[in-house]
Amino acid sequence: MTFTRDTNIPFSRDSLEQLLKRRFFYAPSFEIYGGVAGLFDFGPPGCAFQNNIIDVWRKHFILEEEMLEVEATMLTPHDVFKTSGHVDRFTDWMCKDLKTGEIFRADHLVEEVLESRLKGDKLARGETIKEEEEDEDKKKRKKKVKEIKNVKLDDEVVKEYENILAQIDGYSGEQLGELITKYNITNPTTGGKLEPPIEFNLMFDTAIGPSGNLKAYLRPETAQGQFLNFSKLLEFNNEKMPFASASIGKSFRNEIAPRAGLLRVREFLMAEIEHFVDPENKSHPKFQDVKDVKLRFLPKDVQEAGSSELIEKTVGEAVASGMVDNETLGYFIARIYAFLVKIGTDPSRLRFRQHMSNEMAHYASDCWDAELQTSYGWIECVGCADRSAYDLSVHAARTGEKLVARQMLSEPRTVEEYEIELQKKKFGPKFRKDAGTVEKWLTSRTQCELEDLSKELQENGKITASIKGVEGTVELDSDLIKIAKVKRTEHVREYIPNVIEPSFGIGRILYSVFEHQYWARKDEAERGVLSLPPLVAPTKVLIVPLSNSAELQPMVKKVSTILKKEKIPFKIDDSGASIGKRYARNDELGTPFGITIDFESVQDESVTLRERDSTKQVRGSIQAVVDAIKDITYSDGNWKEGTAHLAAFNSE
Ligand SMILES: *[C@@H]1O[C@H](CO)[C@@H](O)[C@H](O)[C@H]1NC(C)=O
Ligand SMILES: *[C@@H]1O[C@H](CO)[C@@H](O)[C@H](O)[C@H]1NC(C)=O
Ligand SMILES: *[C@@H]1O[C@H](CO)[C@@H](O)[C@H](O)[C@H]1NC(C)=O
Ligand SMILES: CC(=O)N[C@H]1CO[C@H](CO)[C@@H](O)[C@@H]1O
Repeated sequence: MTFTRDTNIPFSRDSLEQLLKRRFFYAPSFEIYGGVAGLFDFGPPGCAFQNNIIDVWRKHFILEEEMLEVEATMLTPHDVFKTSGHVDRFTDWMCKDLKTGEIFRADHLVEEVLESRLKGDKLARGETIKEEEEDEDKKKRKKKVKEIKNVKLDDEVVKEYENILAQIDGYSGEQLGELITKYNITNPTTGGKLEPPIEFNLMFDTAIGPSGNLKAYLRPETAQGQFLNFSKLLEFNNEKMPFASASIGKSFRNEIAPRAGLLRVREFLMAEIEHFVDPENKSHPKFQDVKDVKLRFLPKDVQEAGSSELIEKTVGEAVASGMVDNETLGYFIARIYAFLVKIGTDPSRLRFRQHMSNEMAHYASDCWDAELQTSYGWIECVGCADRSAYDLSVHAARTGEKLVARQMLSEPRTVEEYEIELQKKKFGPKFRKDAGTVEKWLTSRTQCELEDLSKELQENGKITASIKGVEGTVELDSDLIKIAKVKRTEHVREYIPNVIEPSFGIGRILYSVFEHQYWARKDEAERGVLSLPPLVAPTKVLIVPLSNSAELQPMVKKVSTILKKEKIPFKIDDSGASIGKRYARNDELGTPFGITIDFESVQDESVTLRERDSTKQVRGSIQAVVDAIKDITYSDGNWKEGTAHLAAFNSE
């Protein structure tokens, strides 16, 4: 549905946030205890809205793409995240002010200080700064910054700053430390000197069981549970490739300095897809369906050149030109776009930003984020990465379980691979109780590792290794072990699937929809409206009896009985407030339809139907009105066609 919005009152984040709190979409957790940053409770409309978005997500992805949904546990043993790399690398960089003990997230600090210096420079050059360019949250904090007032910078420095800002997501801790020194960045409030950035792991740790010996973490994403279930899922899918699993659930990240409401939180709902695909064939059978979808891209070379200019292209062109790595990735990008638009994000404030080479995990071959523009800037809401064979490979290597798919070859083929030959007779006596562990370690080496070991064996006549669970260093000489390239004929091709992972932060999406759909009506006072699409609106209908006269009650009952039978969420407002007030309240809740019951309704069982955004009204029998609501809400109908069979109605 498209709506005409009859005012152009500028967006105010303050008013929106007050509305969301007043109507209990969500609120800070533990408020009467003083609150904890980064944790939120959802109230009734927030729950309903989120559930509806998840419902659309399930239908749009799991049902439409025939995905396999799994629900894994949130508590995950240490070893799993050690293998996945999270224990060592799931970190942000933080800086501490030695004097005050204040802690900053290093990349955010550099970004803020450089941005405000650029702003000071603009002011000094007599340029004006558009208000909506400024993030309110930052503005508040920058007020305290002494250093940055109308100081003109050299043209060269301006260029340097702009260049850094365009690449701010890609710096390592060391590089951030260098920037902090080079540009003399200090605690913005006190000017105090900062310690060099140190790594902070974002996972919450805990222990399972009373002994405290089984170290564990709350999962920071839902992906690992899906990888670990890969073999079972492949079997469940009758060994057919490609296929996707999906998971919806809570994840946890101990953010350094959470702020910006729902955009940066410590506990959040995620919806994640792991699409398993043949590394040699990433074509997608439904790519034709989406190839003409036009999207706005921000590719890495543009960012690396210090620019943020968007490039408009169809998905087909993006894949054909090699900008997007392959069809499957392109297919998901287009499907993510369709989902985001369906639930109410504004397509003109949506872009796909490619990760720069220094920002992407070393194993990933391409990664695009769907970013939504809000008053906090462009926010990453969905990540879509081609993670290659990394995840399945590391878990397979660590556990010794094969995580592979098989393809019958139409013609057999010859392959050459490193193989190990052990002298079992000498091997057992030499290692005794450790023999099993050493053998398992050897058989779980990758081809690359075997190549290295074979070189070592050739050069030194032996291999030395330290193996977990075996005391001391293990030595294997050429009497015990041989490693050589062996030719075999294969009838079945065995491969480790690659993973394409679209990953959705539901809270961020939800908040962006609020910003994109919030506006104010200019009546006597400004009145906020949330134009949530009917499909995802928390309640669909408000029943409004004209007065609280007992005479109208039977009709209220009748309408609500029909709505219940049709499973259409509704609310009754028979408070004494004026009709206008009652509708205003519901504009704030994003309720798309109102049914007014008046004294004529008692006579002829007709009711009035009101549309939230246009405030247009039509009149008809209860059933005809309910049919129109159903059609518009659940069957992609629009107001004009959905109410064509109803009479126009003018209350004045
Ligand atoms: C760095 O900043 C401090 C305090 O903000 C100031 O005293 C000092 O002169 C600055 N140094 C340079 C090289 O700009
Ligand atoms: C995933 O599925 C397998 C069944 O093959 C099960 O044994 C395993 O424990 C499951 N979950 C996780 C998190 O590994
Ligand atoms: C590649 O995979 C698709 C299924 O995703 C299949 O339809 C197609 O035949 C495969 N192509 C080749 C060359 O194997
Ligand atoms: C592995 C794979 O299928 N890669 C393909 C990704 O898409 C490009 C463009 O269509 C192809 O050239 C690649 O072969």
